[in-house]
Amino acid sequence: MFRSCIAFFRSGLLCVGLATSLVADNRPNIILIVADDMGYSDIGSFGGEIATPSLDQLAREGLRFTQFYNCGVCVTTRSGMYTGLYPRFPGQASAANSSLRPEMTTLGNVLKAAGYQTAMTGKWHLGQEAPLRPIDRGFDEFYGLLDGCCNFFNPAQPDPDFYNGGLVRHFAHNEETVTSFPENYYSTDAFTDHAIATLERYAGSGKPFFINLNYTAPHFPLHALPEDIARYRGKYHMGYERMRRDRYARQIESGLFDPNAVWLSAADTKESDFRYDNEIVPWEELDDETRRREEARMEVYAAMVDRMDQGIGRLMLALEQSGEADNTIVIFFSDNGGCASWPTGDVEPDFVDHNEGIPVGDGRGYEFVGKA
Ligand SMILES: [Ca+2]
Repeated sequence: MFRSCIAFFRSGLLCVGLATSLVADNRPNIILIVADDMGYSDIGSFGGEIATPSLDQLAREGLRFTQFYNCGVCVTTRSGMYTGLYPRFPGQASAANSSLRPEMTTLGNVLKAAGYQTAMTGKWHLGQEAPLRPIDRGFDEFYGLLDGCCNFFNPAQPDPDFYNGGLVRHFAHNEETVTSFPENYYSTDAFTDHAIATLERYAGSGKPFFINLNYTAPHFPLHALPEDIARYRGKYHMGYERMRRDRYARQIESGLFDPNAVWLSAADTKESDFRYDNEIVPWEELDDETRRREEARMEVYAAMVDRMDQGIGRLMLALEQSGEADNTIVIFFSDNGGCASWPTGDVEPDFVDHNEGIPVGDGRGYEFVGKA
């Protein structure tokens, strides 16, 4: 059995599973899994109400980190993760301003040089052209999004005009640009499938492997499969103030927080100077339509996290079946916390107008979970 650990601080979380003895000819495999824009308290082992049995098992059998820092946003966290350097440049568009410059050594570079098989699946976000792609940076195999986010059902679908002006996202398999996707495509599943296929190819080859699986869930747009959304219908009727109190109670109960310390700011009194966020309208003051929309956003967000956890479960099963589980380190964390804002900088724009008539979660829409 692999053992594991999970850690968090404020906006990130980390889970590591450390396996058996490190013998020179039996170095451990490494599976590094990263979620995107997921708040630390969303998963069950950190107090969340979303069903995450796979991550919870990693937490039970390993370690939850209770203090963990990331760099606050996608690009900087990822460049820091790959280089061990504190990123000074937020850009990712070119060699000139990339926070992951061509002369920097990556985790892929050093592990490959040490004889590891190296693969990356999912979101890269650190450069789209040579010499900045994963296959230029120490990864033998790459499948996924060179960009920062995309439509989950059809990554070739451009962004809507109101966000990024119809930008077309970059998706690739090694050297090849991928521009067409099958009918029932869902990127979270496709990333899981590719990671499993890579694992099955690498396992038993006599060489250790490093597989880096970077999900884009639950980053916007809020796109989820109907069967996953169905499991969360009505689950957020309690409203966001009640939800955070319930999560906090579970965090105290599970020992994440010192019960004698007061960590949760007040939420119940609008007039309070200590209300957790004065820009958030109290749940009981929302009109029915807005309340329903807020519930739907959270239902879909939960479904996206749920699907990611299902994928991690499938990957862990494949790891067990490969016979490599006893010698594999498994690490999980989120690159930053839940995304509080609309990317244009507004806290809460009129998201309903942009998605008029389209249910939240549908691939035709482009919805955000929002600050509340
Ligand atoms: Ca992110």
